[in-house]
Amino acid sequence: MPADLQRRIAAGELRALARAATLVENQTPEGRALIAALFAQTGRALLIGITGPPGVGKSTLVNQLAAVLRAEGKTVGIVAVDPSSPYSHGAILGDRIRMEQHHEDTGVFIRSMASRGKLGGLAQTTLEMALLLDAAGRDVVIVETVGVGQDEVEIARLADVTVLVLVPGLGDDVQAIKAGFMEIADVFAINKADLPGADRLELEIGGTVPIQRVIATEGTGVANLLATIRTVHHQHQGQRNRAAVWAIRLREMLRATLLSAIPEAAIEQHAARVAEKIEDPYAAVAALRDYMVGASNKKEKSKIG
Ligand SMILES: Nc1nc2c(ncn2[C@@H]2O[C@H](COP(=O)(O)OP(=O)(O)O)[C@@H](O)[C@H]2O)c(=O)[nH]1
Ligand SMILES: [Mg+2]
Repeated sequence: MPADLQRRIAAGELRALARAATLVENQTPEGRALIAALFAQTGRALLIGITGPPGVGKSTLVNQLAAVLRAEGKTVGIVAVDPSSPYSHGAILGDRIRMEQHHEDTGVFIRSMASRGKLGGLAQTTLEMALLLDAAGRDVVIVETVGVGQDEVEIARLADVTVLVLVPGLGDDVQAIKAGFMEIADVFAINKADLPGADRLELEIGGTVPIQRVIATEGTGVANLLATIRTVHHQHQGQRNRAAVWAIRLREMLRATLLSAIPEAAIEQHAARVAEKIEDPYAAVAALRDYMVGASNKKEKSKIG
């Protein structure tokens, strides 16, 4: 069955891709086996990260980028990561409805993922989803994330090119957002350039990375933004080596794998003991580390047996 699924994904079958995406999103062993089997086919897609605070127009922009890419005849995969807030259901639905423009177009495959509480797990799952879409032959994979927490910063780090979306009127927040993303933002998009304050925002951002003004609702500047993304990507390819990128990704996967071996309840129990000063934090970490050892022993045994 997985071999059959693998073949159908490689052939670009959308139903197979949708099934595989569910296996990956649910963090199943089958999903991981599939990624491993398809891994040789990855590395061809351009992976674009679109990040920024809620409401700046990321989804609208992703939608427009997809439209420009479709007009070029390129196939697109979109991974939308939403925060795990209980209020986010509307947002997910909103994304789905807004992106419905491409709903009947098999050249655009969209996956909305609910973010998980697990530390680091979301970044890994997002990378796996992007690899899946890459292996399925999507020319461009766009990952939309809300740039609020460490998880999101890690996700942005996984992309070939990361676009930080800002809008006029953010006030003092601009500096804080800039500080959080300085390391990973390759391009700044000033969206809602139809509103007053775009000049001022451009001054506040400064001239460290390319800045492109867009009006996502109208599609204005979106083709130029895509051209800038491609230019940056070409520049990167000369500088960044793939092993360095994989070192970042492997650390991320390692973190997620090790943490996933430890039951959340055990972490909470030890946290309570540390808080009560029954146990010191080093002893707690040592005790929790035993879960990881236990998990890898079990795997070794099953491999032998
Ligand atoms: N005035 C204006 N509004 C925009 C523009 N782009 C997006 N919006 C609006 O901003 C709101 C949030 O957009 P959305 O794409 O959901 O933002 P996200 O939360 O960053 O994904 C929506 O009401 C959009 O219609 C723009 O260029 N100009
Ligand atoms: Mg959105």
